[in-house]
Amino acid sequence: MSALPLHPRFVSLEGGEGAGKTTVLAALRAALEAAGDEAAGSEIVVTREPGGTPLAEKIRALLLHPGEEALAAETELMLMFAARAQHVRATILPALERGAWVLCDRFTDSSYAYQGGGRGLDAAFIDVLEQRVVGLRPGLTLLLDLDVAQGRARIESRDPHPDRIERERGAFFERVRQAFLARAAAEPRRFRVIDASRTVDEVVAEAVARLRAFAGAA
Ligand code: T5A
Repeated sequence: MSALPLHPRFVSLEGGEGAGKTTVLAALRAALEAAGDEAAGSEIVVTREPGGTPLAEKIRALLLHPGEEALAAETELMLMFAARAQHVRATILPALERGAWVLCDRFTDSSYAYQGGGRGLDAAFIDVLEQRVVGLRPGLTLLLDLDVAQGRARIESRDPHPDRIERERGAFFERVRQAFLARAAAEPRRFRVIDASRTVDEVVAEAVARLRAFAGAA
């Protein structure tokens, strides 16, 4: 497969459950706003996956709260990519074409980690979907790496009602974590791995510094 283009204004946050992506995203937006027009341009779009458009948010609800029927791994994968196809075309590409920055809470790396690493689906199949359905990668991916038990403890203290994926076993999330780390090792130009076990302030400070360095170099 040919390499996909890395977009210089497209930034994703990745990591396991409770790694702190949502917390960090707010700080990244503030950092870009503070940088002003010179480095940041005038518009910053913050979005998430699965989701990011009204239709893709409906698919997210199906994925996380499908009801009684067990979701096959392949169904899960295709729904993730159905949501992503819509998100890329309706939100991400139009924003990038306007010159906006796009900050995205999870993107295709999550499919490689959760459906590939976690569920054991063939990475080559995910690669075909990425090539055909997505067609681009972020220029910068910040991977918040955290011990699985620590991440789960954070989630449990925040919300006692886990969604369908949060109810998976520890071994599933260990495979997800290793899959993320393997992707980061394979693509050092795009990924920055951040130790997310530290305090919020420390994690945010490193993430903002990584984004500033990337934006400054763009
Ligand atoms: N998925 C997604 C796939 O399987 N395949 C895919 O292709 C895609 C795109 C999405 C689910 O879908 C799966 C992955 C997910 O299971 P989600 O609700 O978006 O569901 O799940 P998460 O992305 O995991 O979001 P969470 O909100 O659960 O985790 P975050 O955003 O990483 O963490 P955050 O910032 O909300 O923080 C969690 C708690 O920890 C605290 C926060 O205050 C909060 O209470 N916290 C810290 N505490 C101490 N120290 C720190 N450094 C802290 N940082 C945050």
